Amino acid sequence: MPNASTKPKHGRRTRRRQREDPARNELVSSSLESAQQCLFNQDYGTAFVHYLLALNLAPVFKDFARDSFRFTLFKWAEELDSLGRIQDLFSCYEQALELFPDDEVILNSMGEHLFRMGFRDEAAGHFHKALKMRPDYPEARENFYRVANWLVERWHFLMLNDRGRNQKYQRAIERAVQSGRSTVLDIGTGTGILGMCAKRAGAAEVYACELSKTMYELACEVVSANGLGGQISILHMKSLEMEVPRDIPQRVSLVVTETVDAGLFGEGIIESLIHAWHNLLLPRQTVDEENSEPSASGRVIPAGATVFAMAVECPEIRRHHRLCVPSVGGLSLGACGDLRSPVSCSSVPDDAMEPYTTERLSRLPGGYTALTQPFTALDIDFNNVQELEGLTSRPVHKLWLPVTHEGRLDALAVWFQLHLDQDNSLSTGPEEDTCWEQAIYPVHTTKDFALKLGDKLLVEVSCRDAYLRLCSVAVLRDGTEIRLDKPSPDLPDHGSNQNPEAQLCTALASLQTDHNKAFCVLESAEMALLNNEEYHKSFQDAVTKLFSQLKLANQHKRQNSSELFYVLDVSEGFSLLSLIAAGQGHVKAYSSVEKSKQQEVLKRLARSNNIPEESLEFWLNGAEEEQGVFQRPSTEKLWSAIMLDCVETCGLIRQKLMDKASLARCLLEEGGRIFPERIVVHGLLVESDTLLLESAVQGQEPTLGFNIAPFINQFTVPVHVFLDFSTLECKRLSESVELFVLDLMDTNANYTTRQVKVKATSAGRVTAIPFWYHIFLFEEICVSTLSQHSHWKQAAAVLQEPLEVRAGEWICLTVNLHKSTITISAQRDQPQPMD
Ligand code: 44T
Repeated sequence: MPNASTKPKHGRRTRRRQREDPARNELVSSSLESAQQCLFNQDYGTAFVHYLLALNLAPVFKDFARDSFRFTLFKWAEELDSLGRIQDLFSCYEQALELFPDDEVILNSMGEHLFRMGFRDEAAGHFHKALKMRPDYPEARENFYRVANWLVERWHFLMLNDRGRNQKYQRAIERAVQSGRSTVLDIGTGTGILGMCAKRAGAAEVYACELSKTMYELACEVVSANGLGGQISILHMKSLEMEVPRDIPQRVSLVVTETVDAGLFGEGIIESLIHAWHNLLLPRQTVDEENSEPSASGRVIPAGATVFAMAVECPEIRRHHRLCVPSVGGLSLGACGDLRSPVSCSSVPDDAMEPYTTERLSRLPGGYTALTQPFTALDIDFNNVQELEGLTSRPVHKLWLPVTHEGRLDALAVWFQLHLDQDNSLSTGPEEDTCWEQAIYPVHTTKDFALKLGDKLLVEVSCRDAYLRLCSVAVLRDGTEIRLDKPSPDLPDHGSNQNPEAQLCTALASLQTDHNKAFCVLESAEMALLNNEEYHKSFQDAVTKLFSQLKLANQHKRQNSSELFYVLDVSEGFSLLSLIAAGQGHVKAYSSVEKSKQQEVLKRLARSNNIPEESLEFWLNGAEEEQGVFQRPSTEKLWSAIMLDCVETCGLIRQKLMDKASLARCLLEEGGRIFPERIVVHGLLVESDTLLLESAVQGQEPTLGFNIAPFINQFTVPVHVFLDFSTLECKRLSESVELFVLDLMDTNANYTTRQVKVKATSAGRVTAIPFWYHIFLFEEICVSTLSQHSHWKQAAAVLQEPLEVRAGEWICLTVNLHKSTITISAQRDQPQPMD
């Protein structure tokens, strides 16, 4: 947000500085004056143009006019934003940054616009630069911490900390280089580590490419810090854009790469290698040339991969990808129609859907059960370009898999073995002690399907768009084939206890001929929220209680008790809360759900739950203006309840929550409430190596002998997000304690820093403080973000320096809340008097 303290300055000093060319000076001074006049008249667009002109002509005034210029820019940008003139908005920022290239406030503000427009990498780059300009600038720091994960993904730390993986790559590279492959290209170099290995192994020429700007810059820093600056040539480009001799002088004899994701092909390795074989690598050695010089032929590390899969039952995956409950908060969900998470795989590629998601199976709360043995889904040789090219036209591979364990079919889990060379391989399997996640292909059929012993599951493996696609298609049971890929009427349905109207709605929904159009997509966190009975029940209880209090108060005041209650739900994304409120009767509920498909679902649910159509309205479709969000259309009555969405799925408090709460509070009728009224932050001390490994490159020892840690560790953030605390491998060193209380009904009552004393219950090294929230909706009605069915994950403050503690020792935590960002530091407390 524009810094509110940057008020325009009105000054006459401009006149005194006039020098030299009088006409020019006259123009500068009249432009500055016009700018100020326009600013006064709130004509920000014109003021901006005047400032640009004046300051370009007379840079000497830049410092003097900086604050007013920023203010003008931010105001004008707000206006352009609300008009949807995004192109113009960014060109104003670009012009502003030409004038003030190092202005951290402008950089940070441009980052915020970029972020809102979905340009996350670019946004992150701006926050990072702003922070470099002024390391103590809290706005930029807060923004940077929230996006650092996009700039340098956390797995970089894991991979660099994974010694086994590093050494295997190192051995394979050394072997190839020492056997004569001395010109090397590292595709997707990241920090430059594999390229540096090749150079140290004796390669004559090493090239590296990296498409991410931040990683490219990091690689350059790392390589020169290791004294290899002149010896490895690093290119900021995608390998697919590289050409010989423009980018590298000649074809290389070795390509090394680890551009693989949990689903193997998601980083585009197939396309990159086909391109490399055609354009960047020497041709492959043929069998009859086996004895010829290796330097004359090309090769790839890794040499190939084998992909494995198995069917699993997993409640955690299920509740994130399918509707699992018949009703929540007093609403029957039978008429929802077909709801899906955006992760859906069919053999026909659909751009709107991701074929798989990723999870570390071993860390899923509630665990998983394998329903089949692991099976080989695919084998691929990266040194065979024909095979790579043939992959997308390979016929669909059908596999019939015996069911080895009874259970609900929730997903196919996929992992692979990466064959670096004949002797070195890496496995990403769920049982391995690796940092890798597995690819998860959730099963979407809305009805639950239980596999039985003796069944055979038909899985189809294909690779049409260079993504590996796995679909559970059918089950063979007692000689009959049951299809899983089409909704079939003979499977038991959650909706069987629907009222007749709901049944009619369901039937209508499934009558849609174009199946693609019939379903409504919910993000997996939205799906998990929808499945959360406890959360909705708490809201239902809270509104019931509030309404009865308000009714009582109205009776006392002898006011018309049949008057409507106005309720506003400003939850982000899909939410049933407005409908739950409307279900109480005598309510006009406003929902902020924006997507039309999702609005249709809400309308259908209203109808099937006998909620009058006029009780539910949709609020300010597409409105961006924060202020506008809360303003009621009619002014004579205020809101009885406003529902705020306080915590992001990742486990952090939403940005600007307190501003929203203050605003919302002003719009409540007497006795009206904000839900929640209070948030209590809880946390505890733990020793967890896992959290350290995911936060920074650990230890003093150089990585494979290279100095990498200090560079990549600049991207360490003090708070780890998306944590599943229930399955985190850690030792608990204290009971949980209350860290902070946020009072949303009285935002002035909140402290910014608080000291909390915690007693260590066992000895150990405190490395992190996981934290979560108790969200008090109304009086004692509370939902916890740690609860088993929550759609929220947890966050943890990771300490820069672990703290050794003894059992019984007191630790003093300093908990700080700046805007919405919590930071925690820990110190040993002063010695306590004996107690
Ligand atoms: N991580 C898996 C993915 N690139 C591994 O920009 C494993 C995920 C993972 N550069 C938990 C654990 C793990 N040309 O910096 C990236 C990327 C770059 C390219 C130039 C290209 N054609 C490409 C393609 C990608 O390569 C780097 C590595 S890609 C993925 C690595 C520990 N969650």
